[in-house]
This record gives sequence, C-alpha cells and structure tokens, in this order.
Amino acid sequence: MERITITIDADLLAFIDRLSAAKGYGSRSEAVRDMLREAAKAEIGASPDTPCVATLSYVYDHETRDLARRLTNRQHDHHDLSVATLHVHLDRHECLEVAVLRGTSGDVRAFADGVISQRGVRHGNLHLLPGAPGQAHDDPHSHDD
Ligand code: NI
Repeated sequence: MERITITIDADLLAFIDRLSAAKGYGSRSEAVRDMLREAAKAEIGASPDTPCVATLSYVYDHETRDLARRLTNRQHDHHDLSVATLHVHLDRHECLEVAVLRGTSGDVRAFADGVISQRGVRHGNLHLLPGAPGQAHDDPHSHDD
C-alpha cells in the first residue's frame, strides 16, 4: 500500500463521510478505494482488448423449446471463456444460472449478449471486473484485502 495526500473541498468530504456511514466502510480510505475500483471497472469498457473476469447471471425457462441445450452448446463453443457455471432450479419451470467468464472484455460481452438475447432468457446481467486472464490472483500485490 502507498499513502497519498489529496486535497478536496468540504462538500466532497461530506459526501465521502455520508457514503462511508451508509455503506458501513471502516475508513474513508476504503470508501475512496472502492470508488476508484468502480472507475477502473468503467475503464474495462473503453477497449475490447482489456482482460477481465466477469459474472453473467440470467433466468430462463428450461421448458422453452431447445433453450437449455442451446445455452449449454454455446458454453461448450466458448469453453475458453467459460470458467464455471452455477445452476439453480428456482421452481418447476425456471432456472437461474451464474456463469463465471474470463477473457477480453470484447469476447466476454459478445458471449453475454448472445446468451441474454435468446428468447426465453430473462433478467440477464453482466458484471465485468478488471483482471488478467490466467493470472488473476497470482500476484500477491494485486490482492490487498
Ligand atoms: Ni434447472
């Protein structure tokens, strides 16, 4: 960890303190670090070549004709992106899947769009995180908490 000193106006400082209290941060530093991490996530969108890890979640009706098979085939076709998938049978008809993906943000987005746009897939959500493919946690200095 490096220590930096920043100068901000009273309004912004009050905002940081309100956010810290509302979200339960233990310190201003952790609140500000999380804001910067949010900014880093926005950066992922800037270039399709940015390495990332991602979670893709969606609900689908497994009785929709051929949908379950097509979704599985899609994951096999992109086995290089698909790290793992959690499947939950929500009720008699609906399934929730959470797929962990790793690759460039362009490839991950294209895969997610292809799943979310399928007829019968609902509540699709892609959450991208910065991370280098194949070395997400190998560097101890990249994981400070
Ligand atoms: Ni199911």
